[in-house]
Formats: sequence, C-alpha cells, structure tokens
Amino acid sequence: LEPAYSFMIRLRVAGGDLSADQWVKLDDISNRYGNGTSRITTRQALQFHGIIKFDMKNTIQAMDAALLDSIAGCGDVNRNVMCTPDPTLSRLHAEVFPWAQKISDHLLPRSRAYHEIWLDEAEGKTLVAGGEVEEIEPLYGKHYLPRKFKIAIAIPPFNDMDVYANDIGLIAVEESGKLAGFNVAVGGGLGFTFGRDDTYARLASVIGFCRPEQVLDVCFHTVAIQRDYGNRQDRKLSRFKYTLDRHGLDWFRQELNTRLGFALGKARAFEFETTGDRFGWRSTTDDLWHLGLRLEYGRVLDNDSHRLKSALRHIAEQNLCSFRMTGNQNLILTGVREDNIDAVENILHEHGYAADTSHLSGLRRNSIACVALNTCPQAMAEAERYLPNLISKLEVSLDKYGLCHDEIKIRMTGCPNGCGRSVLGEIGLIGKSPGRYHLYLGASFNGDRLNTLYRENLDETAILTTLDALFAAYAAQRRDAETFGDFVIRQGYISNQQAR
Ligand code: SRM
Ligand code: SF4
Repeated sequence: LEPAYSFMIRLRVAGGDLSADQWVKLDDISNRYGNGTSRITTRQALQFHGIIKFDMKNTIQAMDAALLDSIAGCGDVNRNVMCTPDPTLSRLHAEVFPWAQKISDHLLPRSRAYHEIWLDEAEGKTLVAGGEVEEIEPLYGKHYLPRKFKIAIAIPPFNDMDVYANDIGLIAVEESGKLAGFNVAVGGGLGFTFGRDDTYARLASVIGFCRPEQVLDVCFHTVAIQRDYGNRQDRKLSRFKYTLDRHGLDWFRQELNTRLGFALGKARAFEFETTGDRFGWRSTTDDLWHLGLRLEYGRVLDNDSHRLKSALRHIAEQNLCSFRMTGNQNLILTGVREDNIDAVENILHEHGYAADTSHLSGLRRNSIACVALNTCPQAMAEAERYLPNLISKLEVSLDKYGLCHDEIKIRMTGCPNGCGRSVLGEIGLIGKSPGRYHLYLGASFNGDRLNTLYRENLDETAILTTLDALFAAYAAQRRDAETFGDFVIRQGYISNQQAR
C-alpha cells in the first residue's frame, strides 16, 4: 500500500498577474485537489498545499489548462521574476511591468521533461531522453545552477519587491517620462543557518546601470557566472552572495563586462521610500480602477469572519477585473471599469470582507509572515497562524502609546531561511523552537538596511514586555517622522548595521 504523501505545488507567475479566467480555474484546483485554500507568496506566486501524490498529475494538468505551470517555481534555476505590481504607482509602470515576463521567459529551462512527465507530451529530445544537453539547456547545461536564483524589478520610490533581497535587483530609472533603463544590484539573499557563522543575510550591491535592451543579457550572464563559479560542495554556501563575496565585486564586474562585451554604465540616482503596499481604490489615466486588498499573509480562504475566497471567485466569474499578487502577500484587483466598482464592493461586503484597511493598525498593515507550521518542513515555530494573534496583543501597547496608526514593519518567520524576509523587518521575529523567537530590530522602512539581533529565545510574554518598553520609548522620544527602525539605532538599542 503506498502512503498518500501530500505536496505543495507552487506556480510561476511573473509579476504576479492572473486573468479572471485563470483565477477561477486556480480556485477550482484548490477546491478539488488541495486543502481548500490557496496562498499568495512573498514572490507574487501562488501555492497549493495538501496535494495528494495521486492527484499531482491531475493538478498539474489543470494548471496547464489555465495556461500556467510550476516550471522554475522551485529548484536550482531562476525563480519567479517579481515586479512592482500596482499600475497606479508610477507612470512608468506599463513600460516596466512586461520586463518581468521577458526576463522570466529568457531564463526558463528549455527541457520538455516537465511536459513529458506531467502533460503526456510525446517523448522527444529532452534531458530525460538523453539529448545533447548544451543544445537543450544553453544556460543551465547538465548540472543546472548550484542553488536557487532570484530576480526582482522595483520602480522607485516603491521598494515593495524588497529588491535588495534578490540575487539580481533591477531598479527602474525614468528619464524624460520614459524608461531609461535599470540600475543593477547583485548579490542579495536573506537565508542563514543558526550555529553557522559562515552563513549570513546580505543585501544586493548596486554595481551599475543598463539600458532596457541590455537587461536580458545582463541577467543571463550574471546567472551564467554563478553557474560557473558558484560553490557546488556546500549548499549552505552556494548562493550567489557567497560567490560574490569570495571573488569580490570588482572581479564580478570585470567578468560580467567581458562576457557582455560592453561595460555597465554608472548607476543613476534613485530613492526608495517604502517596502509596503498601498490599499484601497486608485485609478490610472485610462480611467480604469484598481483595488489594493490586504490579505492575511496571502491565504485565500473562507473562515468564520469572512468568505474572501468565495468573494474573489464571484468577482472573477463576473469578469470584473484581473488579479495581481503583490510581494507582500496581498492582492490588487486591477482594471475595474468605473461602472463596476459598486459590484466589486458589494460582493466583498456580502462576503464579510472589509476592503477598507483604515481600521487596522499600521503594524498589521505592514506585517508579513511566512507559511511555517504546519506545512513547512523547515519550520521551528509558528508564523502565519500565530502572527495575527501576537499583533492583536501588541496593539494593546500601540494603543496605550498612541501608535496605532504609525507605520511599523513587523515580519515573522518560522526559521532563519527568511521566506517572510524577517531580517528586513524593523521588528523581525525568527523562530527558534515552538513558542520561542529571536527578536531582531532596526531594519530600515525602505528596505535598504538589515536588522540586528536584539534578544534571544523570547517566549510570548517576553516579546510583549520587550516591545511594550520599546514602543513606550519610541512614542516619548522619537524625532519628527523618525521611523521605528531608525529610532532603535539612534537610541543605541542595537548597533547600526551597515546600510546597503
Ligand atoms: Fe522560501 C525554502 C516558502 C520566499 C528563502 N521556502 C522554502 C520551503 C520550500 C521549505 C523547504 O525547503 O521545503 C518553504 C515552503 C513552505 C510551505 O509549506 O509552503 C518556503 N519561501 C516560501 C514562501 C511560500 C513563503 C511565503 O510565506 O510566502 C515564499 C515563496 C516564494 C515564491 O513564490 O517563490 C518564499 N524563501 C522566500 C524568500 C523571500 C524572497 O525570495 O523574497 C526567501 C529569502 C530570500 C532568499 O532567497 O535569500 C526564501 N526558502 C528560503 C530558503 C533559504 C535559502 C538560502 O539561501 O539559504 C529556503 C531553504 C533552502 O532553499 O534550502 C526556503
Ligand atoms: Fe519554512 Fe523557514 Fe521559509 Fe518559514 S522561513 S516558510 S519556516 S523555510
């Protein structure tokens, strides 16, 4: 008798963009094969949990029918390419957004093995069939990459992609109202391992500028350099950040320029303000409206307090909008015609979902939690299932000190892999064991500075007491517009981490 193993399947959705029809089909999958929920990830993708082994093929075929796949959703390849999703944030957006798809396509594995195994495509010249590997996989070759690889595009002043957390971070540059190109940052990566001091989180370093027509080559050759020089002995030290630190940024720049046949330009000036999402209705110049919805850590489900999953399905069935997943695990309903606004609002209202976030604390609006228990095999503590309750308790302190509406960024992960980018939280909680967390403080609000360990192994009471004291001090002693992350550094609670 074969055990009914259950799996998580992660889609690849460059830029997080889904049509209404795709949303309906994905909703069907979560109902038919998964655990009845789907989950928006911190990289703008969608996951299904609880897919039983015997349903894997049906699930993947149903994804294919929605014109979606999980190729490069996981594995030692370039992962889901992210891009600032909100069309209302910048007039540059329409020009920049398609680059996420183009980069994703350019770096996708070419093997047809996935199609042969899961979609019953006739066996051809694939890696499985033993074809000429370099012909089939010009980038990944026989051995693929030493480790996963990540790329994100951000459009300043919004760093909602946490662009410095990526192996390649592309920062869009506007000149005369048009996309002039991208500043290129390399070597970001957040995971580390407790007890291994040779592992660390690193923010990407800006090394230059490229024009739009150069960006595919820049990405391709950067990935190829990691393929050729990355550590294949120790997976803990195999991310691109370690390759860069081993060889040095100057070496990398030289190697990249040689492979490209041209030199990157000098990085252009830019400024980031926030890593957060914006909620509520906004319009674009084409008279379409876009609604930023806050989801609790990306989970799309019906529960006792609301029926968000059913509401989104109704909205999709009536083709009222498209769906854009954000890198903060939220959702934007895009392209709503003005005469459909009421219909969208009514459906959400009828299903008990409050689109308005003004009643939520700034801490809750700026929170991220990774999946953690009970599906993640690496989790040492809760995150998604616990952070909402912890925030409710912290809100008692915020209320006491008049800080409920202040934007303070809190992030929790069940382990130091950093899937919820906890090392970039002004308050970062990283699980150590069930019910216990290390507390990190002092990341910047705009994502250009990591946080630093402040207290170890705290249980809930200790977390609440410690943060209560810090909130009291912040309310009393902060300077005008000083963020919580900056405050704890200025006051010496932790030493200043080197900003990027
Ligand atoms: Fe992650 C592994 C979930 C974003 C760093 N991540 C995992 C696994 C697959 C656990 C495992 O190894 O079996 C988790 C599945 C849990 C589950 O039950 O679903 C998992 N990671 C996630 C997601 C779903 C978290 C979320 O709450 O949204 C995110 C999916 C993104 C996507 O759509 O592709 C997710 N993971 C991240 C990020 C954030 C980012 O990319 O912006 C990071 C930190 C950035 C980075 O890569 O450095 C991240 N995940 C890791 C690592 C540590 C990598 C490292 O360099 O050390 C692992 C473990 C590994 O790779 O060995 C990991
Ligand atoms: Fe799992 Fe750790 Fe990633 Fe959380 S941070 S999803 S616990 S691997």
